[in-house]
Amino acid sequence: MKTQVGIIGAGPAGLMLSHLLHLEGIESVIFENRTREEIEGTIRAGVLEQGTVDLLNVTGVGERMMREGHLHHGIELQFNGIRHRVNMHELTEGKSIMVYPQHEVIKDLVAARLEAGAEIYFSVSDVSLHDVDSDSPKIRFKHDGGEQELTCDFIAGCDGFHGPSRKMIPESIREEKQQIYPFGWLGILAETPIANPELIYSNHDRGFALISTRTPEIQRHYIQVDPNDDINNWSDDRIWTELKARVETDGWKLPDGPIIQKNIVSMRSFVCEPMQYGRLFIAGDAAHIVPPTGAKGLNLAMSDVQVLKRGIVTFYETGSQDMLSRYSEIALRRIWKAQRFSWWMTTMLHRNFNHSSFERSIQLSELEYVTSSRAALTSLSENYIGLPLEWESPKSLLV
Ligand code: RFL
Ligand code: PHB
Repeated sequence: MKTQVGIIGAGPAGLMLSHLLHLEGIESVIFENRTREEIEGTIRAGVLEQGTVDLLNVTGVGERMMREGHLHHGIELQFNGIRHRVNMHELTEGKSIMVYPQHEVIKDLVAARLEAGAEIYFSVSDVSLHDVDSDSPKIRFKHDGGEQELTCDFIAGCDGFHGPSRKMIPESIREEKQQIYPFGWLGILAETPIANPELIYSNHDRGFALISTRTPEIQRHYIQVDPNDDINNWSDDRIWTELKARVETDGWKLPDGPIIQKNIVSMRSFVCEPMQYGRLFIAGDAAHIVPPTGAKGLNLAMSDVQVLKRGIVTFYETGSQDMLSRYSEIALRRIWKAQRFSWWMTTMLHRNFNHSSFERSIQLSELEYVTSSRAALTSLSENYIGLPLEWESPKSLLV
């Protein structure tokens, strides 16, 4: 088997890369170890930056998102029992975010890829990478019982945090930088009406809480818990009591209802440098993880693959690998800014029970400052809505 680009992983990064390459007339094959039903049913991210919304629209896969997604012009920050609206639309000169679930983006991309005749191998196993430092790297995999091999010009490792690609970058050149937080998020999907027109991020003495949405009938909320806690300790009643204690105000009550899904995830910040070795390029969660407080993970996956696509297109148009050899450098500039923002939001909004009373007062004072300074609100908004891509940036490396 042969193709131009072999892609491991059918998450947002792998599917969007394949879609972008197809629009440039470049062939790819995707290998995914889960079934189509599993990838289309996994509940993860909810918030799309303005740039991600634009990307889905200009590449022809945004139609359902525009119909079914919820456009939000701002968020609300709550602390000391008081809500503060952040009018991001105004502070960023007309930009907004879209609340549209990641698994719906996945459905739209899979449908578009299959309709265009793409080869996506679902339920593969034993995926391994070979000769990545040669001109013809190979991917071996098992499918329907038999072992097969694909030879390609480039491999894109879009296989998430636990996939095999990152480990192919030799340890002697791979540096992994990370921070683990003493926080976990207990996330629920619940059958209730929409609680609030915009997301609420609440810093409460009992811990952080986030009110989000999915559809008019199903809502997504989170509470900060111990990352080692067991979901079986959390009855539906206990979850609602805790959520209400952390977000309700005198005039605002949280509607409750049946909880149809619940789980606990731990939180980390992680970056692998470089994101390239030979003809292997890693993108999305394979290369970096952000804590979900800034809503950046899926959006970063989308910006990585736009940088990678540029390098691959330049190679096929000119034969030059110059752009490709700068993939890491260019992608990491935006990644580190998103890392900083995600770390800052996480630190500012979670209750750190190891903090002294001095540190707690400093944290509340930071929230007080952020919500009262137009400069600070503008900075928060431009980061949340999404920073420009490298070639849109006033201080671009690509001049
Ligand atoms: P994915 O989505 O993990 O996809 C990787 C794919 O690779 C497959 N795979 C393999 N395939 C073949 N062989 C192997 N050996 C393989 N190993 C793995 C996997 O099955 C999978 O299909 O990575 P990608 O594409 O880089 O996308 C990253 C995003 O999924 C992730 O960053 C976001 O979900 C993070 N995130 C959020 N991001 C946002 O932008 N906005 C949000 O609001 C947001 N909220 C969240 C989040 C993540 C969360 N969790 C569960 C960690 C909220 C939560 C709770
Ligand atoms: C979500 O709706 O799942 C969501 C929203 C905002 C975040 C993280 C997750 O910061």
